[in-house]
Amino acid sequence: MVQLERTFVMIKPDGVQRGIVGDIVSRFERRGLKIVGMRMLVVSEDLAQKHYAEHAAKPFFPSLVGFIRSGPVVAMVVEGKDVVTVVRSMVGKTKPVESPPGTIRGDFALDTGRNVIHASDSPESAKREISLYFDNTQLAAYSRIDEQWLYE
Ligand code: D4T
Repeated sequence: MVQLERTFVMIKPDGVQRGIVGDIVSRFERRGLKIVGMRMLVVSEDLAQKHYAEHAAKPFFPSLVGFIRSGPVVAMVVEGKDVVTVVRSMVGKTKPVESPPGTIRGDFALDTGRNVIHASDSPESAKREISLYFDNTQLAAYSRIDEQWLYE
Protein backbone atom coordinates (compact mmCIF):
# COMPACT_ATOMS: atom_id res chain seq x y z
CA MET A 1 0.00 0.00 0.00
CA VAL A 2 1.24 3.48 -0.84
CA GLN A 3 2.68 5.52 2.03
CA LEU A 4 1.13 8.99 2.10
CA GLU A 5 3.00 11.90 3.69
CA ARG A 6 1.78 15.35 4.77
CA THR A 7 3.28 18.79 4.27
CA PHE A 8 2.46 22.32 5.34
CA VAL A 9 1.81 24.96 2.68
CA MET A 10 0.98 28.63 3.14
CA ILE A 11 -0.15 31.11 0.53
CA LYS A 12 1.40 34.31 1.82
CA PRO A 13 -0.34 37.72 2.00
CA ASP A 14 0.86 38.68 -1.50
CA GLY A 15 -0.77 35.57 -2.99
CA VAL A 16 -4.07 36.32 -1.24
CA GLN A 17 -4.03 40.02 -2.20
CA ARG A 18 -3.25 39.19 -5.82
CA GLY A 19 -6.16 36.79 -6.07
CA ILE A 20 -4.17 33.70 -7.04
CA VAL A 21 -5.24 31.38 -4.21
CA GLY A 22 -7.47 29.39 -6.56
CA ASP A 23 -4.75 29.05 -9.21
CA ILE A 24 -2.31 27.71 -6.65
CA VAL A 25 -4.71 25.32 -4.93
CA SER A 26 -5.82 24.00 -8.29
CA ARG A 27 -2.22 23.10 -9.20
CA PHE A 28 -2.00 20.87 -6.14
CA GLU A 29 -5.39 19.31 -6.84
CA ARG A 30 -4.59 18.61 -10.49
CA ARG A 31 -1.28 17.01 -9.53
CA GLY A 32 -3.33 14.52 -7.50
CA LEU A 33 -2.42 15.88 -4.10
CA LYS A 34 -5.07 15.90 -1.41
CA ILE A 35 -5.96 18.96 0.66
CA VAL A 36 -6.62 17.64 4.18
CA GLY A 37 -6.71 20.98 6.01
CA MET A 38 -7.24 24.59 4.98
CA ARG A 39 -7.84 27.83 6.87
CA MET A 40 -7.48 31.55 6.34
CA LEU A 41 -5.95 33.56 9.16
CA VAL A 42 -3.92 36.63 10.01
CA VAL A 43 -0.73 35.33 11.59
CA SER A 44 -0.05 36.65 15.12
CA GLU A 45 3.33 38.04 16.13
CA ASP A 46 3.92 35.02 18.36
CA LEU A 47 3.03 32.52 15.62
CA ALA A 48 5.19 34.35 13.04
CA GLN A 49 8.18 34.25 15.40
CA LYS A 50 7.67 30.53 16.00
CA HIS A 51 7.17 29.76 12.32
CA TYR A 52 10.38 31.54 11.29
CA ALA A 53 12.41 30.76 14.46
CA GLU A 54 15.28 29.32 12.41
CA HIS A 55 15.75 32.76 10.77
CA ALA A 56 15.63 34.78 14.02
CA ALA A 57 19.24 35.94 13.70
CA LYS A 58 19.08 36.82 9.99
CA PRO A 59 18.99 40.45 8.86
CA PHE A 60 15.77 39.87 6.90
CA PHE A 61 13.91 38.45 9.94
CA PRO A 62 11.99 41.62 10.94
CA SER A 63 10.80 42.23 7.38
CA LEU A 64 9.92 38.54 7.00
CA VAL A 65 7.77 38.60 10.15
CA GLY A 66 6.24 41.95 9.16
CA PHE A 67 5.39 40.67 5.69
CA ILE A 68 3.84 37.39 6.81
CA ARG A 69 1.60 39.41 9.17
CA SER A 70 0.68 42.07 6.62
CA GLY A 71 -2.62 40.47 5.58
CA PRO A 72 -4.51 37.20 5.60
CA VAL A 73 -2.75 34.00 4.57
CA VAL A 74 -4.17 30.63 3.53
CA ALA A 75 -2.63 27.75 5.49
CA MET A 76 -2.99 24.23 4.15
CA VAL A 77 -2.03 20.67 4.89
CA VAL A 78 -1.46 18.70 1.72
CA GLU A 79 -1.14 14.93 1.52
CA GLY A 80 0.34 12.59 -1.07
CA LYS A 81 3.23 10.29 -1.92
CA ASP A 82 6.59 12.07 -1.34
CA VAL A 83 4.58 15.25 -0.91
CA VAL A 84 7.33 17.33 0.77
CA THR A 85 9.63 16.88 -2.22
CA VAL A 86 6.85 17.13 -4.80
CA VAL A 87 5.46 20.37 -3.38
CA ARG A 88 8.90 21.99 -2.99
CA SER A 89 9.60 21.24 -6.65
CA MET A 90 6.23 22.73 -7.64
CA VAL A 91 6.97 25.84 -5.55
CA GLY A 92 10.43 26.54 -7.04
CA LYS A 93 13.48 28.17 -5.46
CA THR A 94 13.43 30.72 -2.61
CA LYS A 95 14.52 33.38 -5.13
CA PRO A 96 11.86 33.64 -7.83
CA VAL A 97 14.53 34.73 -10.34
CA GLU A 98 16.02 31.22 -10.02
CA SER A 99 12.64 29.50 -10.33
CA PRO A 100 11.88 28.16 -13.78
CA PRO A 101 8.56 28.84 -15.52
CA GLY A 102 6.10 26.13 -14.59
CA THR A 103 6.86 26.47 -10.90
CA ILE A 104 4.58 28.60 -8.72
CA ARG A 105 7.27 31.17 -7.98
CA GLY A 106 8.52 31.00 -11.56
CA ASP A 107 5.03 31.81 -12.83
CA PHE A 108 3.75 34.23 -10.18
CA ALA A 109 6.67 35.90 -8.36
CA LEU A 110 9.63 38.21 -9.00
CA ASP A 111 11.11 39.14 -5.62
CA THR A 112 12.44 36.96 -2.75
CA GLY A 113 10.55 39.00 -0.15
CA ARG A 114 7.30 38.56 -2.12
CA ASN A 115 7.57 34.93 -3.12
CA VAL A 116 3.86 34.08 -2.75
CA ILE A 117 4.08 30.72 -1.01
CA HIS A 118 5.78 28.76 1.73
CA ALA A 119 6.16 24.98 1.82
CA SER A 120 7.92 22.78 4.40
CA ASP A 121 11.45 21.74 3.47
CA SER A 122 11.50 18.34 5.24
CA PRO A 123 9.09 15.87 6.86
CA GLU A 124 10.34 17.06 10.28
CA SER A 125 9.62 20.72 9.43
CA ALA A 126 6.24 19.66 8.06
CA LYS A 127 5.30 18.01 11.34
CA ARG A 128 6.38 21.07 13.32
CA GLU A 129 4.67 23.58 11.05
CA ILE A 130 1.41 21.59 10.77
CA SER A 131 1.19 21.51 14.58
CA LEU A 132 1.74 25.30 14.75
CA TYR A 133 -1.25 26.01 12.50
CA PHE A 134 -3.65 23.09 12.95
CA ASP A 135 -4.89 20.77 15.64
CA ASN A 136 -5.99 17.27 14.70
CA THR A 137 -9.69 18.13 14.76
CA GLN A 138 -9.06 20.59 11.90
CA LEU A 139 -7.61 17.91 9.62
CA ALA A 140 -9.71 15.52 7.55
CA ALA A 141 -8.62 11.95 6.90
CA TYR A 142 -10.30 10.74 3.71
CA SER A 143 -9.57 9.04 0.40
CA ARG A 144 -9.85 10.82 -2.93
CA ILE A 145 -11.99 8.97 -5.44
CA ASP A 146 -9.10 8.92 -7.97
CA GLU A 147 -6.44 7.46 -5.69
CA GLN A 148 -6.42 4.07 -7.40
CA TRP A 149 -5.59 5.92 -10.65
CA LEU A 150 -2.88 8.00 -9.05
CA TYR A 151 -0.96 5.28 -7.25
CA GLU A 152 -0.01 1.77 -8.36
P1 D4T B 1 9.72 29.89 2.84
O1 D4T B 1 10.21 29.44 4.20
O2 D4T B 1 9.02 31.19 2.88
O3 D4T B 1 8.98 28.84 2.12
O4 D4T B 1 10.96 30.07 1.97
P2 D4T B 1 12.06 29.01 1.60
O5 D4T B 1 11.95 27.80 2.46
O6 D4T B 1 12.05 28.82 0.14
O7 D4T B 1 13.34 29.84 1.98
P3 D4T B 1 14.01 30.14 3.37
O8 D4T B 1 13.42 29.29 4.46
O9 D4T B 1 15.46 30.13 3.15
O10 D4T B 1 13.57 31.66 3.61
C1 D4T B 1 12.44 31.99 4.35
C2 D4T B 1 11.81 33.23 3.79
O11 D4T B 1 12.65 34.36 3.99
C3 D4T B 1 12.58 35.21 2.87
N1 D4T B 1 13.94 35.64 2.54
C4 D4T B 1 14.89 34.68 2.42
C5 D4T B 1 14.18 36.98 2.39
O12 D4T B 1 13.26 37.82 2.52
N2 D4T B 1 15.44 37.35 2.09
C6 D4T B 1 16.47 36.45 1.94
O13 D4T B 1 17.62 36.85 1.67
C7 D4T B 1 16.18 35.05 2.10
C8 D4T B 1 17.25 34.00 1.94
C9 D4T B 1 11.95 34.41 1.84
C10 D4T B 1 11.57 33.24 2.36
